[in-house]
Amino acid sequence: MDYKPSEIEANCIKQWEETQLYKTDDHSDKPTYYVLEMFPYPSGKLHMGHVRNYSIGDCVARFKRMKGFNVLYPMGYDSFGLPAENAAVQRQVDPKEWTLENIEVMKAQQIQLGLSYDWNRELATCKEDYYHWNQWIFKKMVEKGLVYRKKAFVNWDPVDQTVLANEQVIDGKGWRSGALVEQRDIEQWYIKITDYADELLSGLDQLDGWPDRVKAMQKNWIGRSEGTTIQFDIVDDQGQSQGSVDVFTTRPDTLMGVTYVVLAAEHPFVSSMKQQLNNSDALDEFVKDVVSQSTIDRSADDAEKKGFITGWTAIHPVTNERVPLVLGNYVLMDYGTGAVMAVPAHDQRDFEFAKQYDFPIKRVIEDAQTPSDDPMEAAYEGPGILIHSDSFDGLSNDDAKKVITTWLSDHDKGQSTVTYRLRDWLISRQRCWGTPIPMAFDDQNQAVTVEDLPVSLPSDLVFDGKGNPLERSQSFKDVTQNGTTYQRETDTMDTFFDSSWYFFRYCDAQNTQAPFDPSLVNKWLPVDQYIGGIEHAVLHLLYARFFTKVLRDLGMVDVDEPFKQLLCQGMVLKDGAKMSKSLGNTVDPGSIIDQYGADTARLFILFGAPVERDLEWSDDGVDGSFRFIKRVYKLCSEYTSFSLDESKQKELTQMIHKTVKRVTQDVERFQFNTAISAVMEFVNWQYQHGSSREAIHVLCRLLAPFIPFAMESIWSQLGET
Ligand code: ANZ
Repeated sequence: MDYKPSEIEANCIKQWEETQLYKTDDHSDKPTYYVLEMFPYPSGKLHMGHVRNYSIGDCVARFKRMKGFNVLYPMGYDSFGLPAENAAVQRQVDPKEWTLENIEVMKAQQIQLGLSYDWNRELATCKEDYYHWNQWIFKKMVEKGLVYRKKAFVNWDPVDQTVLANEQVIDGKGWRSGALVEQRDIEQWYIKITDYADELLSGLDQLDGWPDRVKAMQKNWIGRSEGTTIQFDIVDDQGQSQGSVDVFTTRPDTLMGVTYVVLAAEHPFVSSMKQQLNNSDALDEFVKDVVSQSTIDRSADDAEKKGFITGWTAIHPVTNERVPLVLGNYVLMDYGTGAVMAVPAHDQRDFEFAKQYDFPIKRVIEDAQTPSDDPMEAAYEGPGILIHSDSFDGLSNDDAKKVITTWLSDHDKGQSTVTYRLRDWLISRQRCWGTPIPMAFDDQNQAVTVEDLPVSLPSDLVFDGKGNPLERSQSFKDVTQNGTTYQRETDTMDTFFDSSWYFFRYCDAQNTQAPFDPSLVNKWLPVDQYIGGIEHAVLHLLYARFFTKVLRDLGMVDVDEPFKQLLCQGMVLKDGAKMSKSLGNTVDPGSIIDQYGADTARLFILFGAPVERDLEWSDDGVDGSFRFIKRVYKLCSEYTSFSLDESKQKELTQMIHKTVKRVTQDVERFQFNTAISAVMEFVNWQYQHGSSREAIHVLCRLLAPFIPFAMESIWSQLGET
């Protein structure tokens, strides 16, 4: 019998669908196993990266089912976001229609690939039955005091009249309009993820099933830093006291080397100072210049240092010496206190700034390598013994950190503090293809939560590329509750909100009364195996962990961490570069399926490289996979003619058992490529020495997770169901 993939695959798809073979039973008493892939953005068609991601997940799902688990393996679509809005503007198509059509195309391809999802749980974040619960959760967060409104600077494109993400600003200009981007101070909604900073950090320790590099990236992102807050009294140019400024430092041991104090341009002290300065225009000019620079540009080590000398001074808390108070572009407002005590001898950025503005450089930590009175070529940032530090001389700098902090707190001039790099989560987007934020404003601009959910997106929006269409929809904006008319918030939620809890919704995707039934979520969670790209190592995974902890504190779930094991698959490359539309080196999964069948695509992808490594596309490799499946198919269909020599029976039995063991162990460890090699050896052996009904049964089951269509077809030829 010839191997005819298109026929075999079409038959299986029909049968699997008719018998609802992969529908998950919530009430089975088998042990549960939840395998999940990061859901895709429906942009049109699947690319090879998707195929790789899903081939891995499907292989695991099938393997675990065969091992006796009740497997939850769902799929959905992360379907709000900018591309749909752009399509609406460029092609005058409705973003919803555009999105739903894309979903249909992708879903059809996923079915073609033989992915064994339970489609009864399918969800799309752009559908009201999903985003309704985004709004519901948001309101719970408001009740819990986790939401607030604050003014913040954003990138504003004056032509497109919209806020831009940092990545959408190219050389200071809007990526689409080319207009010079302005910094605007607008009120936006924030979620207090920082309330959970400590737990998000300590929780990483329990995640033994996560790659170390992902944990390290999260740790850096949270950026816990132990240091000291130190108070510097400020004196103006007339010698009058002007209050004080707190600085945050991780190096209190260098306190005696401070030669000036620097404030961020946005520091609140600056605006009060401005009213008293003679050269306030120059100050304004400086502030404007600095805030138009991106944070990344300001904080890069090699960034040009810019300063503004105020003429005021700060009083050193120990010596009472007066040091200049300046503004500097390298100090950021949103870290620590937005003010820094500068120690040019021991901090490179301060060193460069001091050179430029001719501030003294005072060495207070002895560098064992260089004599202490040589002029410095660069800051010395290493450890050492304190010098030129009066009564602190002779201490090691580690001890000095404690001694100096204690001295400061005894004198009411400072205390030890912990600060984080993690910022609260700004969720407002001036976009219409997203979840409406369920808030409204009275005529005093006081915000209230909207009572009736869902707040639905209107269907009469005009897409002309100017600003947020929701702003111009009066039917959307007006809302009356308790006899008062309010104006709805027209900003929508960051789409990361949508993807922060979808894995809970899969457990109870059809629920119309609540986001999910806690008992179902508690049955399935945590996800046993999550699979996705490393590009989500920080934001998505951090937000999902945060949501889990919030929902736990709301009494809705009883897990601390959502994802027990995490696998980040490598990229798919062609000619050494990542397959991408922009490089024009993509291979369309559809054409591979048409030519060889889905089983070949899956086998090539799983065999071609270890899952965490990059996979180099190879036409020969695809061909080789196809030939192997043909060879297996022939062996299985004609095994009776591969007669086994009596004397080889025992060897075959051993071969069967060894292969089962190797494949099982390798699949458990995600070593699909070596699992497949083991099967190849097994097949070769049978071609050489003969086969048996038992060997074919085993072979068929061992390969079923990898090439499910071909093996299903063999299985039924063997008379099995
Ligand atoms: C004095 C000092 C002396 C510092 C020295 C370093 C070396 P991490 O470790 O990342 O937490 N800093 C504090 N707030 C800042 C801000 N808003 N913008 C820019 N820089 C800021 O970094 C803490 C150090 O970064 C602090 O310690 C401060 O400089 C600077 F020899 O204070 B240090």
